[in-house]
Amino acid sequence: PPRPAAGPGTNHATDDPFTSSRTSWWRQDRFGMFIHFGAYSNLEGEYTRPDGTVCRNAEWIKRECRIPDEEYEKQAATFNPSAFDAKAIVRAAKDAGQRYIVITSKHHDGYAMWPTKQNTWNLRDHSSFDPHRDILAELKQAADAAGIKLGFYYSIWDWHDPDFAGPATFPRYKKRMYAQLKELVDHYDPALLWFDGEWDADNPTNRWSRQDGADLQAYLHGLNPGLIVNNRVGKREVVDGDFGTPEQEIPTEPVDGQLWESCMTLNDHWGFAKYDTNWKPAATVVRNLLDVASRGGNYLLNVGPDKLGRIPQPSVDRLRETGRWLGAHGQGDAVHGAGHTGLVADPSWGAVSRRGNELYASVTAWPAAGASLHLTAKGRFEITAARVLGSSQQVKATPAGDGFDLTPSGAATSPLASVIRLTIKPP
Ligand code: FHN
Repeated sequence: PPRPAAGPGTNHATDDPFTSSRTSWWRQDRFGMFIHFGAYSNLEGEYTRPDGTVCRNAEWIKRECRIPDEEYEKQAATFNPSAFDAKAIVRAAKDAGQRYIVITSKHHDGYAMWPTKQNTWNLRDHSSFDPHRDILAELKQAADAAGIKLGFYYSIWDWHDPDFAGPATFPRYKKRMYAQLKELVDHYDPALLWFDGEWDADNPTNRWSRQDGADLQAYLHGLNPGLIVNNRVGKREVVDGDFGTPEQEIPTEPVDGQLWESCMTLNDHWGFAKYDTNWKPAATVVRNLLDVASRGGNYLLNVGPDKLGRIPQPSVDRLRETGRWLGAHGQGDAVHGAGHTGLVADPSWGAVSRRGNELYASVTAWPAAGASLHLTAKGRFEITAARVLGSSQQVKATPAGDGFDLTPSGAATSPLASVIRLTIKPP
């Protein structure tokens, strides 16, 4: 289905997300882990049709490979993520510098990853998984113990529920959806709900409206006034929730009028695909993270666990390398709690973010010996100190033309990005 682009912010929340205490942790954390895990994971991105042809897709495999309902239900009955290790997943997120996790509780195929009472199309009632386990409860316990916030992705669009498609039965689907969301809020106390599948789609036709979104947001805030909700609760072209959700892209400018979070995959798929080889290097992850933070956004980076519930090793490796960079020399201060400076233009050599009276010039293209980096100022300020994190080298900051020239005295400190911290005196 066509994905509408993010548009001007229209927020139906009862408060201003930019200043609300409800969103303050989210605005500080900057970096989260997305987890796409569901019955589709059991197929690991590939389906061999009865005629022997092989069809490949990840979380859309049921629809894109035209798997008949009974065939899809039969494979889901063998789903057994016995190796799902919530503590290991939370540790991977924490070690990466990701401070919140959003896991798919129900994707478009309608399969619920918790023991919902609204149907039997779920991990408890329709799988080979241990019926005494509850992976969302395990993840919530591990996240709480590690100080990581937990959110749930929930797809409005539902390919499985028979009531979704009919105009006369859609209200019955909505009632079931409200009941499922109440189960999630009551049983797992999520900090955030990440809706999806709100767009106008066919097969099945999606009758969800912006008013439905506004009504649902009010209902959810009635259940928990502290809940954060994304813009896909209503319609993606406006922000009906607390933040916009550009996908696989980073807005080129700070987006006025709305908070936003860029969500991205680490490879070519959201759900697990055993043939994925196109992995983003850690340098790209760090560069994206710095760009997003410098523009006042959040970065939700995805992992797709395999059919046993394990995060692929290439994902673990990249997350670990990203976390090592953030944890070294206080470089994480360029991201966590940092944001748009409002004082400088986006430089070609990296990204500049701000925390209070410190600017973090994160350099991905270090100048040759003796050369300078130019920082174009858009606002008036003085630079009172400049040093490279993790190094004793000083950086000369000289007023020059429409800004400053920054001249380091030594080499870069990291192949990923080197950070120059500028202490400033704003007007
Ligand atoms: O259709 C989904 C897709 O499978 C995936 O979940 C992404 C993640 O943001 N959202 C939808 C496409 O926009």
